[in-house]
Amino acid sequence: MTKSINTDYFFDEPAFNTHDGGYVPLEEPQTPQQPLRIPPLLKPDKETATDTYYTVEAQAGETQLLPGKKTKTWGYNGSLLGQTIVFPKGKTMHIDLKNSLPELTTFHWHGLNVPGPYTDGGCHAPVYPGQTRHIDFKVDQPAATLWLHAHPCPSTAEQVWRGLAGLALVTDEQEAKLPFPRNYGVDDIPLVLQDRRFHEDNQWDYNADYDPDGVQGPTPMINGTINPYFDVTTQRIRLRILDGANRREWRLHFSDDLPFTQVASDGGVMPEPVEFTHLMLTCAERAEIIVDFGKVTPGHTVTLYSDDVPLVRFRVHDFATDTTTLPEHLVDIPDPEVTPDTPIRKVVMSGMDEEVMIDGKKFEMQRIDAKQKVGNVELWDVTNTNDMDGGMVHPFHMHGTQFLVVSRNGKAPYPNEHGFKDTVGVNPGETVRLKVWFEHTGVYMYHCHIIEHEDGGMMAQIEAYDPDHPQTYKLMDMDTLMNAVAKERGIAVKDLHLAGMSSYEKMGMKM
Ligand SMILES: [Cu+2]
Repeated sequence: MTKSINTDYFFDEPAFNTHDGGYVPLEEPQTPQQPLRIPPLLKPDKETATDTYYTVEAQAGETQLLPGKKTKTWGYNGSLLGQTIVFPKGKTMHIDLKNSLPELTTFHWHGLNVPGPYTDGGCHAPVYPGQTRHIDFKVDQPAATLWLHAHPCPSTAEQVWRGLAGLALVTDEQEAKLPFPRNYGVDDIPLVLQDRRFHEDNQWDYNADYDPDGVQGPTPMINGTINPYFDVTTQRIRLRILDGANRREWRLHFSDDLPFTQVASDGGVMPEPVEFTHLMLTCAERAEIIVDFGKVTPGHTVTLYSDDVPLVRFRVHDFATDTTTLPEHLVDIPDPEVTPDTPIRKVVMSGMDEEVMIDGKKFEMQRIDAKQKVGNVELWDVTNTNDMDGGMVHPFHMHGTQFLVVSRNGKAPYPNEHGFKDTVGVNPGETVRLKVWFEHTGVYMYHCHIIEHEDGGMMAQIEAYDPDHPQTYKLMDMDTLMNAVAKERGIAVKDLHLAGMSSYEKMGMKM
């Protein structure tokens, strides 16, 4: 039986970011090629059979990205991005979240099923400069490529732009039994895809580049490397790809249209492997793919592109023959039953630029927009009404759960949308139906993951509640936030300006 290979990007071509008025085309870096940085694995402070202790420190530093002056960057346990954190399923994590930055931040675990809103680390869990917050949680979800990023509303976009994004890998026994490459840094390689603009003296300038529809730069940056290459020493490699950009979509393909196999999406391994030559990721989505270099002659280079711009050059060396084939079925995904009584929740993403909203409203930290009982399954119909000038794809993300994609405008989801996801790109004029349930109580945000859109108010929040154990939450408020940030910066509150605020002001609204 010949497997069919998917050769298109599926999303609506007229809505690709290349058609945006403010689109910044990627440019091939003219600087020398450098070895791809592999984020080191974060060493636990302490480890027992059942518990792991980590310290994650947000810090400022400098990174040699281009020849000449170093770039001022932020990172976790390093100057840029993060060290990769491993969460073995079933173990309890104890994490000190230390803020050594000059600004308030939060530590959000994107894709992790943990209680909200404090462990989840959204805007209600601030860590002030010089302070440490402690969280504990049990890892209780399948193996997956998740990520950690800052999420202090409305400065999420700027803090991620400065470098606050790292990977977190859930591991479990089921994934460990599958014939996937998993030698980290050798044949199991993370690829964090981002883009930046370098200004004078090789510095980034978020405010100079600000665009309410999402900040972009022309230079691809992969794992914090400009113009990287990777030495391939095994026939098969696994790439854990994260769209870690603020706004950019990545339309990925290899030279000579080398096919590859996607085995996992946001929330873990998919029920079946899916073959592609082309793959589009929207902001915050992840794809784990296995690339087989068996037909490539050692000494040759295979290039990963987005559109027509090279991102990573894979220099293929001699390798031992690998005859591993993937099973046709990888894992079972639970699929709770729905009945005619299953509630259908409608969520509408609308607008572009400063006008972005959810359900006709902009985000307010103190307002809970919806409630859903823990354990109850609901269908969420998420609509993107934005079809101005061809519109744009809004990547819809939910905190606190992994959902299933049921349909796109009543039709089957894309071939790689049959596993757990936490982020789904919604085309203009499209309604994507999701199957959603929460396993933990808490207040959780849901939003567009074009990060400037969430800062600009395309965000709402839901309380997942247990009627037998009602809870109250201390939610962050704008006065506390503004006072804290103004104090950090040594300025008066009235002189404080945070990027996302302009979207509210232009609409005559207060945050
Ligand atoms: Cu959006």
